[in-house]
Amino acid sequence: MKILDEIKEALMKGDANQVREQAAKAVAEGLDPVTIINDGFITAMSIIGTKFKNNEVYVPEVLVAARAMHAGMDAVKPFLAGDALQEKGTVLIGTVKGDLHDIGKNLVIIMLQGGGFKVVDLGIDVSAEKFVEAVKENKPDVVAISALLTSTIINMKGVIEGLADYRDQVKIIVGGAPVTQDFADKIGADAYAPDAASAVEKVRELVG
Ligand code: B1M
Repeated sequence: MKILDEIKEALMKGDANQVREQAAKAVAEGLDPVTIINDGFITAMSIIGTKFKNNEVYVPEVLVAARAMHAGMDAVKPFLAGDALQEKGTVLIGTVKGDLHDIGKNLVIIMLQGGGFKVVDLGIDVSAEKFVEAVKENKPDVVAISALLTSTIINMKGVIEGLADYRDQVKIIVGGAPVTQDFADKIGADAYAPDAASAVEKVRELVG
């Protein structure tokens, strides 16, 4: 679809205004916001990711692409949240200690909000202690933990151990590029999702 190609192209160039405008236009033309996210933003961002890996683009290009994606998200987010008149539960989410990656986490948030969940975002570099404190304060149905580095995924285990006394009240889902179902099982998570869309499905199952 032409408009999705234009969104992807603008995002990869890091043209935030163009991404915002094109995304708004796509929504106005009746394109499903989830399609814009999955086939526009996520596809373009994964191309940027591959180019970054292959040293075809460098950190500044990645950062401007991420900023453009956030601009596009701002344009489509109200239309996702529009479905969410009744909250289906509360999800507490954060990126683990030592990890500053938040693009994937933010996509998960947007998709969860679109799916009708209230989301409490703890941000990045979140310690196990902070997760536990936030569980006490917010009483979520689900804790969602994101990590993008092979060196930080082990910190998910610390969060899960810290929440030992709350496991009858809260379910735990983990995800992020280096996380696998096998790893999730080993650290005792209740669920694993490979992407933002399946995270919403899994959270729905968890809140039952
Ligand atoms: Co970083 N980085 N980075 N980086 N970065 C990766 C992850 C890397 C794979 C790049 C590479 O070398 N090929 C590599 C990790 C290698 C490894 O550990 N195996 C890496 C590295 C090494 C680093 C630094 C160490 C680089 C350095 O400084 N030498 C450094 C670490 C900083 C730190 O965290 N302490 C670093 C820094 C950065 C930037 C700041 C420049 C920037 C982050 C900006 C930001 O997030 N605000 C950045 C970026 C953008 C990337 C890449 C290019 C893209 C990540 C991304 O946003 N992808 C990435 C390379 C790549 O992915 N190919 C890379 C798009 C996003 C939509 O996908 O986050 O996977 P993703 O999220 C998906 C799923 O994973 C899933 O859903 C999302 C959408 O479908 N998901 C969940 C995510 N969380 C979930 C939670 C769930 C469920 C699903 O439930 C709870």
